[in-house]
Amino acid sequence: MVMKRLALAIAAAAVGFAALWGSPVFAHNTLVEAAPAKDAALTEPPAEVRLRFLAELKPDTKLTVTDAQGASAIGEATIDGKSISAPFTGTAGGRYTVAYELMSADGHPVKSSYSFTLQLAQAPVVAESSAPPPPPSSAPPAAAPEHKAESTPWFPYIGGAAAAGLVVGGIIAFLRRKRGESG
Ligand SMILES: [Cu+2]
Repeated sequence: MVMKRLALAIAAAAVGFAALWGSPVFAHNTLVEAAPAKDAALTEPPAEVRLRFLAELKPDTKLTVTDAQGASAIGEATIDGKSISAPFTGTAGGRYTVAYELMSADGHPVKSSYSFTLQLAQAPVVAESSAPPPPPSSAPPAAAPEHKAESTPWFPYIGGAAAAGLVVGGIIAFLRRKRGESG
């Protein structure tokens, strides 16, 4: 049947196209791995933003990371084979957009973007200096607890002092007696 033969021809062409399309020589480059990942919600700033692609990157590959206000949040990007990375410089919480633009070996431009969010658990360090200073250490100490008369009976101290006096007196008397015996 003609239709069946046509279908086979289309299938063969599709396989051939896929083989050609997938070959390294005519590769259409695409993002393979991204860190931070798409839609990631981070609790602390990443050290860097790193994208890995299917094929080698050309020197004119562009990478931008911008904060919610559109300001750049990365340092200088470095291309290393199939990867491009840049130190992350953002400090504020919020949404960051990672955008890349490159030229595939097959001549097709690749341009895309994704975003991730930074959800800081604590205020950034710069905000801490504006916080009120801690109370000075020279502040008057908390009022000492009141002494309760019934909890400190006077007689043990008097008795102790009297006992100590008797002991001391006894020793002195003993020493005098001994000296008198020897003298
Ligand atoms: Cu392509």
